[in-house]
Amino acid sequence: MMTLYHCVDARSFRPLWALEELERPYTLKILPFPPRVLAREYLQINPLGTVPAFCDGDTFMTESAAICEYLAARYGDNLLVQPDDALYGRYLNFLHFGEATLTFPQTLVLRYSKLELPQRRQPQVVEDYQRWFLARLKTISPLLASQAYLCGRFTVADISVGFALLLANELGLARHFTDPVRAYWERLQLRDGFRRAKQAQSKAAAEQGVSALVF
Ligand SMILES: N[C@@H](CCC(=O)N[C@@H](CS)C(=O)NCC(=O)O)C(=O)O
Repeated sequence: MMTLYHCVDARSFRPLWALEELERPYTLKILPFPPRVLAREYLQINPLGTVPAFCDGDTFMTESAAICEYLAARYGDNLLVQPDDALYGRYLNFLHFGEATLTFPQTLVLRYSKLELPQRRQPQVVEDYQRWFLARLKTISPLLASQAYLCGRFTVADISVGFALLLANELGLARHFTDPVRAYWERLQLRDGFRRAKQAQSKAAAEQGVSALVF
Protein backbone atom coordinates (compact mmCIF):
# COMPACT_ATOMS: atom_id res chain seq x y z
CA MET A 1 0.00 0.00 0.00
CA MET A 2 1.31 3.47 -0.88
CA THR A 3 1.60 5.90 2.04
CA LEU A 4 1.49 9.69 1.80
CA TYR A 5 2.49 12.00 4.66
CA HIS A 6 0.52 15.19 4.28
CA CYS A 7 -0.36 18.53 5.88
CA VAL A 8 -3.72 19.99 4.89
CA ASP A 9 -3.44 22.07 1.70
CA ALA A 10 0.38 21.91 1.72
CA ARG A 11 2.46 20.82 -1.31
CA SER A 12 1.62 17.21 -0.46
CA PHE A 13 -1.82 18.06 -1.85
CA ARG A 14 -0.24 17.53 -5.30
CA PRO A 15 0.38 13.76 -4.89
CA LEU A 16 -2.89 13.40 -2.94
CA TRP A 17 -4.76 14.89 -5.89
CA ALA A 18 -2.85 12.63 -8.32
CA LEU A 19 -3.73 9.54 -6.24
CA GLU A 20 -7.39 10.53 -6.33
CA GLU A 21 -7.33 11.21 -10.08
CA LEU A 22 -5.81 7.75 -10.55
CA GLU A 23 -8.26 6.19 -8.06
CA ARG A 24 -5.48 4.17 -6.47
CA PRO A 25 -5.64 2.92 -2.85
CA TYR A 26 -3.30 4.66 -0.39
CA THR A 27 -2.84 5.41 3.30
CA LEU A 28 -2.95 9.08 4.23
CA LYS A 29 -1.08 10.24 7.33
CA ILE A 30 -1.93 13.79 8.35
CA LEU A 31 0.60 15.89 10.24
CA PRO A 32 0.23 19.26 11.96
CA PHE A 33 2.04 22.14 10.23
CA PRO A 34 4.98 22.53 10.45
CA PRO A 35 5.77 18.88 11.26
CA ARG A 36 9.43 19.80 11.88
CA VAL A 37 8.23 21.59 15.03
CA LEU A 38 4.88 19.96 15.90
CA ALA A 39 5.56 16.30 15.00
CA ARG A 40 9.25 15.72 15.83
CA GLU A 41 8.87 11.94 15.41
CA TYR A 42 8.26 12.56 11.70
CA LEU A 43 11.96 13.47 11.32
CA GLN A 44 12.69 9.74 11.55
CA ILE A 45 10.66 9.23 8.38
CA ASN A 46 11.78 12.38 6.57
CA PRO A 47 14.85 14.06 8.11
CA LEU A 48 13.99 17.22 6.11
CA GLY A 49 10.78 17.55 8.14
CA THR A 50 8.91 18.62 5.01
CA VAL A 51 5.79 17.22 3.35
CA PRO A 52 5.19 15.38 1.18
CA ALA A 53 6.92 12.17 2.09
CA PHE A 54 5.79 9.22 0.03
CA CYS A 55 6.48 5.49 0.30
CA ASP A 56 5.66 2.84 -2.26
CA GLY A 57 7.42 -0.39 -1.28
CA ASP A 58 11.13 0.47 -1.20
CA THR A 59 10.57 3.75 -3.04
CA PHE A 60 10.80 6.86 -0.86
CA MET A 61 10.28 10.36 -2.29
CA THR A 62 9.97 13.91 -0.93
CA GLU A 63 9.40 16.12 -4.02
CA SER A 64 5.75 16.79 -4.82
CA ALA A 65 6.11 17.22 -8.59
CA ALA A 66 8.40 14.18 -8.87
CA ILE A 67 5.89 12.03 -6.95
CA CYS A 68 3.15 13.12 -9.38
CA GLU A 69 5.40 12.20 -12.31
CA TYR A 70 6.14 8.81 -10.69
CA LEU A 71 2.45 8.08 -10.03
CA ALA A 72 1.41 9.06 -13.55
CA ALA A 73 4.17 6.98 -15.15
CA ARG A 74 3.75 3.92 -12.97
CA TYR A 75 0.00 3.78 -12.35
CA GLY A 76 -1.82 5.24 -15.33
CA ASP A 77 -0.60 6.84 -18.51
CA ASN A 78 -3.65 9.07 -19.02
CA LEU A 79 -2.22 11.74 -16.68
CA LEU A 80 1.06 12.20 -18.53
CA VAL A 81 2.40 13.12 -21.95
CA GLN A 82 4.59 10.45 -23.55
CA PRO A 83 8.19 11.27 -24.62
CA ASP A 84 7.37 10.79 -28.32
CA ASP A 85 4.51 13.33 -28.13
CA ALA A 86 5.16 16.84 -29.50
CA LEU A 87 3.93 18.30 -26.18
CA TYR A 88 6.33 16.29 -24.00
CA GLY A 89 8.66 19.25 -23.42
CA ARG A 90 5.76 21.52 -22.54
CA TYR A 91 4.40 18.89 -20.15
CA LEU A 92 7.70 18.52 -18.27
CA ASN A 93 8.22 22.27 -18.24
CA PHE A 94 4.86 23.00 -16.58
CA LEU A 95 5.20 20.05 -14.21
CA HIS A 96 8.37 21.66 -12.82
CA PHE A 97 7.27 25.27 -13.36
CA GLY A 98 4.45 24.72 -10.83
CA GLU A 99 6.93 24.06 -8.04
CA ALA A 100 10.23 25.66 -9.05
CA THR A 101 8.92 28.93 -10.49
CA LEU A 102 5.46 29.46 -8.99
CA THR A 103 5.55 27.99 -5.49
CA PHE A 104 8.99 29.32 -4.55
CA PRO A 105 7.91 33.02 -4.42
CA GLN A 106 4.65 32.02 -2.73
CA THR A 107 6.48 30.43 0.18
CA LEU A 108 8.26 33.74 0.81
CA VAL A 109 4.87 35.51 0.84
CA LEU A 110 3.43 32.89 3.21
CA ARG A 111 6.41 32.92 5.53
CA TYR A 112 6.85 36.68 5.83
CA SER A 113 3.14 37.54 5.98
CA LYS A 114 1.78 34.76 8.22
CA LEU A 115 4.18 32.17 9.59
CA GLU A 116 6.88 34.34 11.17
CA LEU A 117 6.36 36.06 14.51
CA PRO A 118 5.09 39.64 14.04
CA GLN A 119 8.51 41.22 14.73
CA ARG A 120 10.12 39.11 11.97
CA ARG A 121 7.50 39.84 9.29
CA GLN A 122 8.70 41.60 6.14
CA PRO A 123 6.00 43.57 4.27
CA GLN A 124 8.47 44.52 1.51
CA VAL A 125 9.33 40.88 0.84
CA VAL A 126 5.61 40.03 0.80
CA GLU A 127 4.82 42.80 -1.69
CA ASP A 128 7.81 42.04 -3.96
CA TYR A 129 7.20 38.29 -4.13
CA GLN A 130 3.43 38.67 -4.62
CA ARG A 131 4.27 40.75 -7.69
CA TRP A 132 6.89 38.19 -8.76
CA PHE A 133 4.37 35.35 -8.48
CA LEU A 134 1.62 37.15 -10.42
CA ALA A 135 4.10 38.10 -13.16
CA ARG A 136 5.10 34.41 -13.52
CA LEU A 137 1.47 33.53 -14.34
CA LYS A 138 1.79 35.51 -17.58
CA THR A 139 3.04 32.50 -19.52
CA ILE A 140 0.02 30.34 -18.74
CA SER A 141 -2.66 32.99 -19.20
CA PRO A 142 -2.61 33.22 -23.06
CA LEU A 143 -2.41 29.44 -23.33
CA LEU A 144 -5.45 28.95 -21.09
CA ALA A 145 -7.44 31.50 -23.07
CA SER A 146 -7.62 28.98 -25.92
CA GLN A 147 -7.55 25.57 -24.19
CA ALA A 148 -8.90 23.95 -21.04
CA TYR A 149 -5.64 22.52 -19.74
CA LEU A 150 -1.92 23.23 -20.14
CA CYS A 151 -1.33 20.35 -22.54
CA GLY A 152 -4.82 20.36 -24.03
CA ARG A 153 -6.10 17.52 -21.83
CA PHE A 154 -5.65 17.20 -18.04
CA THR A 155 -2.22 15.91 -16.86
CA VAL A 156 -0.17 16.04 -13.68
CA ALA A 157 1.31 19.31 -15.00
CA ASP A 158 -2.12 20.80 -14.21
CA ILE A 159 -1.89 19.35 -10.70
CA SER A 160 1.51 20.98 -10.22
CA VAL A 161 0.37 24.41 -11.42
CA GLY A 162 -3.12 23.95 -9.90
CA PHE A 163 -1.65 23.57 -6.43
CA ALA A 164 0.14 26.91 -6.87
CA LEU A 165 -3.25 28.46 -7.68
CA LEU A 166 -4.76 26.82 -4.58
CA LEU A 167 -1.99 28.34 -2.46
CA ALA A 168 -2.44 31.71 -4.18
CA ASN A 169 -6.11 31.55 -3.29
CA GLU A 170 -5.22 30.87 0.37
CA LEU A 171 -2.86 33.85 0.26
CA GLY A 172 -5.61 36.16 -1.04
CA LEU A 173 -4.02 36.52 -4.49
CA ALA A 174 -6.79 34.94 -6.59
CA ARG A 175 -8.45 38.32 -7.04
CA HIS A 176 -5.48 39.32 -9.22
CA PHE A 177 -5.83 36.35 -11.60
CA THR A 178 -6.53 37.16 -15.24
CA ASP A 179 -9.85 35.85 -16.60
CA PRO A 180 -8.31 32.76 -18.28
CA VAL A 181 -6.39 31.83 -15.10
CA ARG A 182 -9.49 32.36 -12.93
CA ALA A 183 -11.58 30.17 -15.26
CA TYR A 184 -8.86 27.49 -15.22
CA TRP A 185 -8.71 27.56 -11.40
CA GLU A 186 -12.50 27.16 -11.26
CA ARG A 187 -12.34 24.30 -13.78
CA LEU A 188 -9.70 22.49 -11.72
CA GLN A 189 -11.75 22.76 -8.52
CA LEU A 190 -14.73 21.13 -10.26
CA ARG A 191 -12.78 17.97 -11.08
CA ASP A 192 -13.91 14.87 -9.20
CA GLY A 193 -10.29 14.06 -8.34
CA PHE A 194 -9.75 17.51 -6.78
CA ARG A 195 -12.97 17.25 -4.76
CA ARG A 196 -12.16 13.75 -3.56
CA ALA A 197 -8.68 14.87 -2.49
CA LYS A 198 -10.20 17.77 -0.49
CA GLN A 199 -12.68 15.39 1.15
CA ALA A 200 -10.00 12.77 1.87
CA GLN A 201 -7.76 15.26 3.69
CA SER A 202 -10.66 16.65 5.77
CA LYS A 203 -11.83 13.16 6.72
CA ALA A 204 -8.32 11.93 7.59
CA ALA A 205 -7.54 15.12 9.56
CA ALA A 206 -10.74 14.69 11.62
CA GLU A 207 -10.12 10.96 12.19
CA GLN A 208 -6.48 11.52 13.16
CA GLY A 209 -7.28 14.50 15.39
CA VAL A 210 -5.13 16.99 13.44
CA SER A 211 -6.28 20.57 12.94
CA ALA A 212 -7.25 21.24 9.32
CA LEU A 213 -6.21 24.87 9.66
CA VAL A 214 -2.84 25.48 8.01
CA PHE A 215 -2.66 29.25 7.94
N1 LIG B 1 10.18 21.13 -3.23
C1 LIG B 1 9.46 20.39 -2.22
C2 LIG B 1 9.19 21.35 -1.05
C3 LIG B 1 8.59 20.66 0.15
C4 LIG B 1 8.22 21.69 1.23
O1 LIG B 1 8.97 22.65 1.48
N2 LIG B 1 7.04 21.51 1.85
C5 LIG B 1 6.53 22.44 2.85
C6 LIG B 1 5.02 22.39 2.89
S1 LIG B 1 4.24 23.23 1.59
C7 LIG B 1 6.98 22.05 4.24
O2 LIG B 1 6.92 20.90 4.58
N3 LIG B 1 7.39 23.04 5.05
C8 LIG B 1 7.70 22.83 6.44
C9 LIG B 1 9.12 23.13 6.78
O3 LIG B 1 9.85 23.65 5.91
O4 LIG B 1 9.50 22.84 7.90
C10 LIG B 1 8.17 19.82 -2.82
O5 LIG B 1 7.74 20.28 -3.89
O6 LIG B 1 7.61 18.87 -2.27
